[in-house]
Amino acid sequence: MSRNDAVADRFEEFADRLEATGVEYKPQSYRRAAENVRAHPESVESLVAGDGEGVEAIEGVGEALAAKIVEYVETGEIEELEEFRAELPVDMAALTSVEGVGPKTVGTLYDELAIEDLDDLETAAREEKIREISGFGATSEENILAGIEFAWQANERSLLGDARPLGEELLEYVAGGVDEANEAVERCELAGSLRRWRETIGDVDLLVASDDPEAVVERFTDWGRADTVIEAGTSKASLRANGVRMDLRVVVPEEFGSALQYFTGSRDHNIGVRNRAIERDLKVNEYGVFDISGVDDPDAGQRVGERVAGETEAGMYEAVGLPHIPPELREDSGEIDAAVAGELPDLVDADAVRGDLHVHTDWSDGKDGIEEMIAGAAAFGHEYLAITDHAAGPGIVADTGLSDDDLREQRDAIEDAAAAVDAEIDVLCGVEANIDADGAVSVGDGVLDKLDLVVASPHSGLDGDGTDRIVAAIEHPSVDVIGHPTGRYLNRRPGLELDFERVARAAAKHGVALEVNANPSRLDLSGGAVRTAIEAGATIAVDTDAHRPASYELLRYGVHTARRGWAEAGDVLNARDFDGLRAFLDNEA
Ligand code: DGT
Ligand code: CA
Ligand code: CA
Ligand code: ZN
Repeated sequence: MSRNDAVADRFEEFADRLEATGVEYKPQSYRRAAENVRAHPESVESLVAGDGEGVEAIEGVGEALAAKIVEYVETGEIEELEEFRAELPVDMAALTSVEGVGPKTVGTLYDELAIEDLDDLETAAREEKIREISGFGATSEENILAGIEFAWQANERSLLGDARPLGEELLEYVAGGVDEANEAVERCELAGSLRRWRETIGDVDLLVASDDPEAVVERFTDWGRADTVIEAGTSKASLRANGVRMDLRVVVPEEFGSALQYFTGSRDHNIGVRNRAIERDLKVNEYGVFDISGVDDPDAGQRVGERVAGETEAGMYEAVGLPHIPPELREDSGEIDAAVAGELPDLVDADAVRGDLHVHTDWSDGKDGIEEMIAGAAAFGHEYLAITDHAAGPGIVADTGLSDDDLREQRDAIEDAAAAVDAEIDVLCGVEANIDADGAVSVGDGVLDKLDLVVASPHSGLDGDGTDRIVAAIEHPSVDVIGHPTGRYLNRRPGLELDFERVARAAAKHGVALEVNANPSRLDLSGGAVRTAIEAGATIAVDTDAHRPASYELLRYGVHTARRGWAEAGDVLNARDFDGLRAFLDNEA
């Protein structure tokens, strides 16, 4: 997003907030200015930097607004807006995305019912509290409720890293917790995109096998973390927790496998399975696999013909002549053909990963010292670790990046720390260098030569095609790993556009690994890019980019993303033993 858009968004927020507090006229001038800033051909940065008439050249921008633009360009925020946000702590964008709710209504709802976000709004509407405010009635409350479902959908999909722990918590609660099994529950699994480990999640799907569905529904709707129960029936229910919709379905145990297969999706994968079944005179649906040879009207009902499978998912696939297909592959991208040919990959798993090659300490922007990060990696079970603090460069928070001198000094500190930590773990001295706009690497060659491992990553200027830039970094003789190759942030910025095939060919040629950054905000490379990279012969590295020891646990998100890209252990640099890793690093191509 350009700075002009960012300024315009803030002016629009000003207008909304002024309107919410009942200020007249002023909101219109903010909106007009926002429109003109957005459309202005020159960037606000260049207008602020230039010595001409500055930002006041933009129509509708007078002295007061100009000062705010300068403030934003120089500091990244506008003090007065921060104050407004503190005074009226509402999620203005989310609330006004509900049809019929404007800024003024947001102000009233906050004053009367302390409604701050969509969750609060939904709860208040369901509890019929809105109709009691003067100026509202039952009809406007019903309209708001109808609009909320749309607004949730229009809002962003949740990150896997947020939805997954929430889903696991729900699963454990419904199953009866750690110690005490819930007797009504025979089996219980997460399904849907969460089970496929998609990087973003529309809603969480929980499937339970039980002969007492009403007891299961009751336990589900009683979950202490639920903010609202959206609906509850005899074998189905939905709730919302932490802004995430969670759907429950209860089925009888003999249909659990078929339901799990169906509700895991993806939809297109299921269609592929069903088409294959039809060729074999079988009917496949969420209730089972049925032999319909000799059945007059196969469409007479859901359970027609003779049941041949349904209790287990493996049985479902077996009935249509396929091996079990791992959920991460079920995206209708050739997995059924591969299964038929006996060519499904033997996917990498978290146990195969032996070390982390991208980790920060408090020498740069990490939260803990070198010793803590080494001890944490050993405790996590790693056999080796590379410390790769940020080198100074564009996009790195001021004063956190290391100079060449700092890096020389840190080498000794890493060696001392490794000796001090009482654990069997090999520690490499590395750096995360910046890949500049022209593909240059932001650390002196004399320093790079002395390091065991060099991660190079893009941190700024993340617009447009970055293929030449990344390939240039790959060609640098000291670079070993390209960190978060696109620089994307899920739901926030798309990052560089890359021709992954070209990047991967270069990486393969020069013996450079491409990272799958396991941070759930990044997952960069994506599963799709991993697949392209591997097919072009590249090696990948699954790293956490941990800034504190607890983040070593994020590894699984990277591993499952690699699995979505059909990666086997042999494709993963840090699944090699330490000698194998050293051989890769020493091979200067
Ligand atoms: P999401 O929630 O948008 O992240 O994605 P999913 O895949 O979890 O989709 P969801 O929650 O709408 O439905 C769960 C699964 O149920 C989906 O992956 C496949 C199956 N499913 C749902 N609706 C249909 C349908 O109309 N046809 C077929 N074949 N499968 C469906
Ligand atoms: Ca779902
Ligand atoms: Ca769903
Ligand atoms: Zn990093």
